[in-house]
Amino acid sequence: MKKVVTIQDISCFGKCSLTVALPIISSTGIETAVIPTAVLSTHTGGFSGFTYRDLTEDIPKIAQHWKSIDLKFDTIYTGYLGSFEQIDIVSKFFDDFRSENTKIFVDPAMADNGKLYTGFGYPFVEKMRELCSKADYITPNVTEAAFMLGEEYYEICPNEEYVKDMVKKLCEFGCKNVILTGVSYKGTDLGVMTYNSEKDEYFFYSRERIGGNYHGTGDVFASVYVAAMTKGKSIEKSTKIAVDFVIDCIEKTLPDVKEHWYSVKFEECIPELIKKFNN
Ligand code: PXL
Repeated sequence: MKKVVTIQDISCFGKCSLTVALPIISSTGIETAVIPTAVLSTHTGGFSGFTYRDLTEDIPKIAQHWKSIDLKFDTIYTGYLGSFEQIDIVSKFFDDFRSENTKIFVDPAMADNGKLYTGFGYPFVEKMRELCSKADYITPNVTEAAFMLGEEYYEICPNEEYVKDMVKKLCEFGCKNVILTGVSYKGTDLGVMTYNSEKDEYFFYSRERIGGNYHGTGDVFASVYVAAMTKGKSIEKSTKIAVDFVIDCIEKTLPDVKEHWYSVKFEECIPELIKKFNN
């Protein structure tokens, strides 16, 4: 059985980060360990008055205990991190738990739709870029990529050349594979451009865009991707499975989107996901 550890916050209500990663990755038959970095009453994307308990000081203690019992992981997956200090601690966690076959997956969750999430500033972007440099895979959206490259954000990307240049430049910071999400050339399409720096290979997959913004879909995408990649699926296959799953989740949510504005109904799509994994 493959083993993943995912390090990100737990937003008690709102379906993102750990409450998405844990069910999705586990459902594919992968053992999933977690390190919660903070406990929030809800996520920060649209709720007001949420609580936030920082768990930074617990992370090194958990890591130390795990070292003493010699835990090893096939994949280390990090998502939303709340502070500079957490990035440093996670970076050390990579050094301590990385073995020859461990894959490091960093989702630099910090921005969307041209804007940084509540509570983040430019220095955090630079720090996140450093963490990305240690990864085998990163999954920025176009906003996060533009911030990390210090470039202007385009909701509609000027052309393919521009997007290919973006993923290549992100790899130049040191990560091996870039999976860039939220790529649109016409406004009616939405896709993912990937770049494998070792093979100098690009891959693009897109679907018709469904109007609106759906919170938590970045975490849903990254979780499915982590599961697929951990199971040894190719970049092409992992990308297709993850994009198609996000679309399925949005379609399930659409009839009830007013009530269910805070995330997508991924639960009802899991049986289909399991079938795809087994094909
Ligand atoms: O989906 C990313 C995410 C994770 N965790 C928290 C968030 C967000 C996005 O807003 O607020 C707490």
